[in-house]
Formats: sequence, structure tokens, C-alpha cells
Amino acid sequence: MILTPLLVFFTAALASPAPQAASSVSTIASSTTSSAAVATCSGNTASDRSVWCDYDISTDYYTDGPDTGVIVEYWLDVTNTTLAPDGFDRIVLAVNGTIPGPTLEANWGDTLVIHVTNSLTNNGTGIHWHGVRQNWTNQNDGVPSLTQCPIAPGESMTYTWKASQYGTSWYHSHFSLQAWEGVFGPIVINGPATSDYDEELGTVFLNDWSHDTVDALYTYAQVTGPPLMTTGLINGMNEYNGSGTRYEATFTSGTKYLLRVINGAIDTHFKFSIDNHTMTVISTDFVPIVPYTTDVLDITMGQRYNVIVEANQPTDATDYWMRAIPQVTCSNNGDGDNIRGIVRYDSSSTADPTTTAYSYTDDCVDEPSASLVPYVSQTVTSPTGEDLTVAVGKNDASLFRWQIGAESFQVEWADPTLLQLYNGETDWSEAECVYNLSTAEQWVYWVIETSIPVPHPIHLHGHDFYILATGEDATYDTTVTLNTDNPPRRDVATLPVSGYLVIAFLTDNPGVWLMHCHIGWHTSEGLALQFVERYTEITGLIDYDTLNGTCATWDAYVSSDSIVEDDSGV
Ligand SMILES: *[C@@H]1O[C@H](CO)[C@@H](O)[C@H](O)[C@H]1NC(C)=O
Ligand SMILES: *[C@@H]1O[C@H](CO)[C@@H](O)[C@H](O)[C@H]1NC(C)=O
Ligand SMILES: *[C@@H]1O[C@H](CO)[C@@H](O)[C@H](O)[C@H]1NC(C)=O
Ligand SMILES: *[C@@H]1O[C@H](CO)[C@@H](O)[C@H](O)[C@H]1NC(C)=O
Ligand SMILES: *[C@@H]1O[C@H](CO)[C@@H](O)[C@H](O)[C@H]1NC(C)=O
Ligand SMILES: *[C@@H]1O[C@H](CO)[C@@H](O)[C@H](O)[C@H]1NC(C)=O
Ligand SMILES: *[C@@H]1O[C@H](CO)[C@@H](O)[C@H](O)[C@H]1NC(C)=O
Ligand SMILES: *[C@@H]1O[C@H](CO)[C@@H](O)[C@H](O)[C@H]1NC(C)=O
Ligand SMILES: [Cu+2]
Repeated sequence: MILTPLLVFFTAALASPAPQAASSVSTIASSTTSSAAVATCSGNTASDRSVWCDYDISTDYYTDGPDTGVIVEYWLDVTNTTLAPDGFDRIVLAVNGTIPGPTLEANWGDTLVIHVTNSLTNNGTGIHWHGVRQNWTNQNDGVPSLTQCPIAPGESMTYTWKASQYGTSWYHSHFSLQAWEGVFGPIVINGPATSDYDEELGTVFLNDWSHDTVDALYTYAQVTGPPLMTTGLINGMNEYNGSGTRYEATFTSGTKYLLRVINGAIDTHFKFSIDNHTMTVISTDFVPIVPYTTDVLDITMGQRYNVIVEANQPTDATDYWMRAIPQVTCSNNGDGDNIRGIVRYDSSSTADPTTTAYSYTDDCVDEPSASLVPYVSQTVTSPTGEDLTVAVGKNDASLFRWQIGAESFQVEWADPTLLQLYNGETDWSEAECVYNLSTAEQWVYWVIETSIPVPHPIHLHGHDFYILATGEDATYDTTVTLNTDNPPRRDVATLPVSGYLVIAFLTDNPGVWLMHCHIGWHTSEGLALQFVERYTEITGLIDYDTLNGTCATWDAYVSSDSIVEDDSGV
């Protein structure tokens, strides 16, 4: 087995725990899903959230940051069960039997060791830690067909990564459409913030939901287009047709709450708001930003925002609606006006709020670029670029197939790119859509364009990307100015309808990284490509025993159960 530098680090850390190990594994791992206590680091107080022990909000977390030596260990079980998130019973696939699954919580600079067991009978699995940089730990990215074979039923795999960023994210299955059967949960990495708050309200997980499984809807999606979703969920709850329970939060007057909002939908762009309350937005995905305020927040699939909400309303109207409103322009929903939670000032109240929603224009756009100013400023220098066109057509079987670049993406669960690289097989087919980025520390940019009036949330693994330009109903040409001076930075951004999105990143992380549309249907229908970044440095990072072992058990499962891959492979 090849010991990577990272594994050496773990061995060392386990042998001689650093002094900070007092914030022990069990304390963090036992915290509950939606109302986590604020973990503090010396200097971090309600009146100054900018400090984090020896580091602070101005630390450049791409090159610097704490190394606590603390190992935070979790065990996750992917299960098949029946739940009724909105009062309607159906089969779900879920992590540890709940939707969302357990929250993974750690402090900035900790190392997470997560043991995933596949307790399903009829699916593989693989868990992706969305937005996590996986700095030189590509094999832990959890993408079947790229970084591993799927985990076969009854098998386990351990993922290890360092929390070099802080903020909010989520984990989800990257096998087939499994994430949207319920295999997802929040990730919270405690760290400093660009604005002060008193308490954490916890994560606010937004999802769309259907009474049919997404596996059952996949044929319709491929033949006709995205199916109408039945309703939506806030933190795995909603009331539908008189059944089910809404998510509720209690506010104490005068308190400022931190909310960690996550969009985990398969195909829904939400506008999020709390009636009569203004939000102070302090981060985009894992990137702290200069605070700005808004009443209504656009959040598309895969994106996260940390927002601060002050309980500053008169307490005589004690109940307020929290709303996640699907935007009809791109994501119609059978229950669109009813995806709601309740904020109460008086926890004994059981009344439905009577408050009115803020007005908004129905559209599927990101928050304005001008508002999204990263707190730690970065500059993009002399990027070299390439064009990628997003298009759609039907294949020989008359099924929709999307593409970004030359071809619709098609890779094999049983033959992940890392295994190919290890075996020296680099004559990739067109459909594997490999972009060979062989130069280290180079800025590359991608002009993603479409003439189709459908927006796509574009997500990149292993990097934050820099949004150099974006245009709706517009064509990219030489007159477009690229913003290279501290542009918005994140890991999911919207390719606007009939428009363009120009993103850049630095080749500072050797590995095989997926870039794809985060609409679940589109990922399965091929809207993806892979960057093979610094390929000469990748094989030295591979833990071959793990890669081979997962593939060997997968191969055995496939040959005994005649499994057919009916999607892109990611
Ligand atoms: C990322 O990994 C590289 C290689 O191990 C290391 O030099 C660098 O400091 C790491 N970056 C961060 C932010 O941890
Ligand atoms: C998940 O379930 C497994 C198996 O029951 C259990 O050992 C583990 O502690 C659970 N994990 C969390 C984070 O609750
Ligand atoms: C979940 O259980 C149902 C009912 O037993 C079964 O039909 C389905 O194949 C199972 N799914 C997986 C992924 O194991
Ligand atoms: C996963 O299991 C579901 C049933 O729960 C089934 O419909 C689907 O075809 C399975 N997918 C794969 C790729 O095995
Ligand atoms: C709503 O509930 C009523 C009464 O239980 C039931 O008859 C009806 O079919 C339900 N409608 C939907 C759309 O689920
Ligand atoms: C909420 O705001 C609306 C105006 O948007 C106002 O008419 C109403 O009185 C406010 N409600 C409360 C309870 O403050
Ligand atoms: C990647 O591109 C470099 C530079 O053009 C080339 O030398 C190398 O062979 C390519 N590597 C692979 C794996 O395609
Ligand atoms: C795993 O390793 C064994 C022993 O070297 C080899 O025979 C087998 O082909 C490998 N399996 C895969 C999937 O690479
Ligand atoms: Cu898409």
C-alpha cells in the first residue's frame, strides 16, 4: 500500500493528540441535527465572531489555517426504509434512517474520518462531501466511476478529509439518483464569521419531494422532461393535504440567529424568506463574504448561504411563515405556495401564521454578483480558457441526453478514472469527456454557454471557482469584460437561460474532478465532464488497496445480480 503524506499525518495525529483534542470526538459527534450548539474557539464570542483561536476571518484558508490534530469520526449507514416526511408514507433511501441524515459537525482544521456502510439490498452507493476541497485527497471525493467503484451492498468504505474550509455544506450520494431518494445530510464546519450573531438556529435544508420515488420517475424524465414534483421539505418536514408536520423554530426577541440554508433539491430553484424579517448574508457556499442584506434569497441546487436573522419583530404577532418558493420559470411544483416552516416568538403558540410574503419576481437567477464579495480577497491572473457548450438531444433510444463540451458524459461504475490512471490507461474515449490539465498552478477558465432557455446550476468538485462573467439571454464575445479582481467565489453557480457563465480556477489540487449540472436528472442524462488535473502527480496519491478492494466487491456484486448502468455513471 502506498502511504500518502496525508495518511502519515493521521498516524502522527493519532499517536500524539494535540492539546486542542479536548474538544473531543464524542462531544461533537453527539450533537443533534438542527440546533447545534455554537462551538467556540478562544476569542470567538457573540460580540466578535471574527476571531478563531490563533486565526481569524481574514486568514487565507487556501494557504493557511488551523491544524487541530483532532480526528472527528462518524459512522453512516445507508438504509432502505419507509418514512412520511410530509405525512405521506413511501419507500425512501436514507442515511441512518432519517431525512436529512445526521449532521456531520467539526471545527475548522479538524480531520473527519467517516465510515460509510451500504445497508441497501439493490443499489450501490458512494458518498460525496459536497464543496469540500479534498486538498490532495481526491480519492475521498466519493464519486463512483471517477474516484472509486460504488460500494456494494453489505460493504463499507472509509473516507478521510481535512476541514480546510469552514461554513456550511452537505453530503449526498453520487450514485445514480439515490441522493434524491433521501441519501443526504448537513455538514457544519465551525469557524469565524463576517458578522456577529448570538446563537445558531441550525441548518435549514430545502428539498423538493415527490410521492413517487425518483427512480420511478426517471423514465418519464428521460422521455418527456423533468416531472412535476409533489411538494417540498424544510429540514425533512412539511404539511401536505392536511397531514404531516411543518418545521418550526422559536425566536427570542432581540436575539440574532445564524441560519445555514442548503438547497438539496433534485430540480428546484428556491426563493427563501421569513416574512417580516431581513437576512444578513455572510457566506456563499464555503466562502465568507462581506455582509449584505436581503429580504428574499435566491438559492439554487447545491448552493448554501449562511444568513443572520434578528428577532426584531413585535411579539404580539407571534408567528411568521418561513418560505421556500419554487420558481415556476424553471421548477414548477404541485404544492409551490405551501413549502413552509413557522417561526414563533411564543413557543406555546400553535396557530398558523397570517403574515404576508415579500414580493418577488419569479425567476431562476443567482444573487447579484455585485453583492457576493469574498471577504478574503483573491485575484485571478492571466487565465487561459476554453469554450464549453451546453446542449441537449435524444439518443438512439429516444432518451434525453445533455452535454457540456463535445459529448454527453458516459463513464463506468466498475472502471473509475483513478483505477485507469493507476493502470496507465489514458486513451480515454470521447464520452469520458476528460480535460487534461497537466500544468500546475495555472489559472484556467471555462466559458460555459447555452442557446437553450433552461438554467443549469454548475458545480465543480475539488475547488472553489471564480465567477469572471455571467450573462442571461446574451452571447459571450470579446466585448465581455472578465472580472478578475476578487470576483464572487463558490462551488455552484447558475448558467443563466440562453446565456453564459465564465468560471476560473487554479490547478492547485491534483486529482480527477467532476464538473456537472446539479439538476439530478441532468447529471444522470450526461451533463458532466471530468478534469484530470496534474495527472503525473495523481498516482502517488492513490491508496490502491482501498480502490481495488471496493472495485473487487463491486465486480462480484454486479456479476451475481446482473446490474445494468442506465445513466451517465455519476
Ligand atoms: C494542501 O495540500 C498541499 C499538499 O499537501 C499543502 O502543501 C497545502 O498546504 C495544503 N493546503 C491547505 C490549505 O491545507
Ligand atoms: C448511524 O448508524 C450507525 C449504525 O446503527 C451507528 O453506529 C452510528 O452511530 C449512527 N451515526 C450517527 C452519526 O448517528
Ligand atoms: C428497498 O426496498 C424495496 C421494498 O423491499 C425494494 O423494492 C427496493 O429494491 C429496495 N431498494 C434498495 C435500493 O435496496
Ligand atoms: C436502486 O434501487 C431502486 C429501488 O429502490 C431501483 O429502482 C433502481 O433501479 C436501483 N438503481 C440501480 C442503479 O441499481
Ligand atoms: C387529500 O386528502 C383527502 C382526504 O384524506 C384524500 O381523499 C385526497 O385523495 C388527498 N389528496 C391528495 C392530492 O393527496
Ligand atoms: C409585516 O410586514 C407587512 C408589510 O410587508 C406589514 O403590513 C405588517 O404589519 C408586518 N407584520 C408584522 C406582524 O409586523
Ligand atoms: C496531457 O497533456 C500533456 C501536455 O499536452 C501531454 O504531454 C500528456 O501526455 C497528456 N496526458 C494525458 C494523460 O493525456
Ligand atoms: C485487485 O487486485 C487483484 C490482485 O492484484 C487483481 O487480481 C484484481 O484484478 C484487482 N481488481 C481490480 C478491480 O483492479
Ligand atoms: Cu442542468
